[in-house]
Amino acid sequence: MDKNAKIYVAGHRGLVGSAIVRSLEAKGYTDIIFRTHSELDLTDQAAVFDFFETEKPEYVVLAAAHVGGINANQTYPADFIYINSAIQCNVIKAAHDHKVKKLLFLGSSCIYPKFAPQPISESDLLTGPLESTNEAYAIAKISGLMMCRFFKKQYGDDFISCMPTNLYGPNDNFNLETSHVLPALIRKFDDAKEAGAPFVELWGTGSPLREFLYVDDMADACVYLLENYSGEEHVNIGTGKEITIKDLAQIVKETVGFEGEIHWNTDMPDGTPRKLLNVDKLHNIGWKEKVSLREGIRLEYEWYKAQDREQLKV
Ligand code: GFB
Repeated sequence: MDKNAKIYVAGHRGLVGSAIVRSLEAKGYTDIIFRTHSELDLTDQAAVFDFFETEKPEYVVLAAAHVGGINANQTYPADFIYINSAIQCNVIKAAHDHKVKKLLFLGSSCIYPKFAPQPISESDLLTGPLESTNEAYAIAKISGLMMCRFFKKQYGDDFISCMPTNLYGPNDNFNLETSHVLPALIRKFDDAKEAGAPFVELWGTGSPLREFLYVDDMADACVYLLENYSGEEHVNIGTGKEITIKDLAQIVKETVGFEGEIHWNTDMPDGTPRKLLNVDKLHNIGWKEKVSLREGIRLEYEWYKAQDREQLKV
């Protein structure tokens, strides 16, 4: 990729998109373009087509998505399937029409069957029923990665996809109703410490296993794939390491310095029991993560403390 190429990062204010912009800039890319949600509604097909016609990006990173944790996914399935499907249909078709040189589509590890063999390989896609708490989001993301695959197959477009594991880091969502587990834990333990509360309440049983990747590592992997991968099949992005939610909670508790107890609210869902990615393909392409989970949690907590926390909570 030419360092002066015009690269459109869709979703540049989010957890992933903002990290991709940081990574592209750090690697010397000079012409990165983006639009805020109010400047360009990606569900509006005419607006998206106009934007591509005017700006003519050469590369596209599609990191814009309607995302959330287990509770948001379960409560608002219509929003998750509609908004994500609309965004990816519009951006992928516009990229094709305007002969974009390469597009990277970002999905999620929840695209795989609930009881997929572990660790989950790329080839396990569509081999069994999905986890019900995030079926709507998963169906949209499967459709997006298939769209990239079929545009490549039919037209030869260089459209690739990657499926990251659970991500965390700066610009995460700290709203307790809609967030993922890691920012929720950081906020809950931090609030409890400040308030001198005797316990925090976490969701589920604590027994599910999850894999976590620091978002700057994820962004680095995305740029690496843009520069080095043009295969038809999507690529898993993760660490290949997993941890129970209980052990994760212990690390966050220690990082924050909360000394009270943890209560588990088993009325809230656990979600899929295990979701560990097989990252052999990514390793074979030549990429591996740098930030350990403990270090990443420390970095996210430092970032959180430096923000206007009240604003982040809404
Ligand atoms: O991160 P999370 O919301 O989503 O939850 P998923 C992971 C696990 O943490 C679940 C538990 O077992 C939760 O029950 N957990 C414990 C909590 N306490 C909390 C809490 O306070 N907040 C939250 N949010 N969880 C999402 C999918 O699944 O993963 C999306 O819904 C997406 O589609 C994303 O794929 C990466 O890992 O279960």
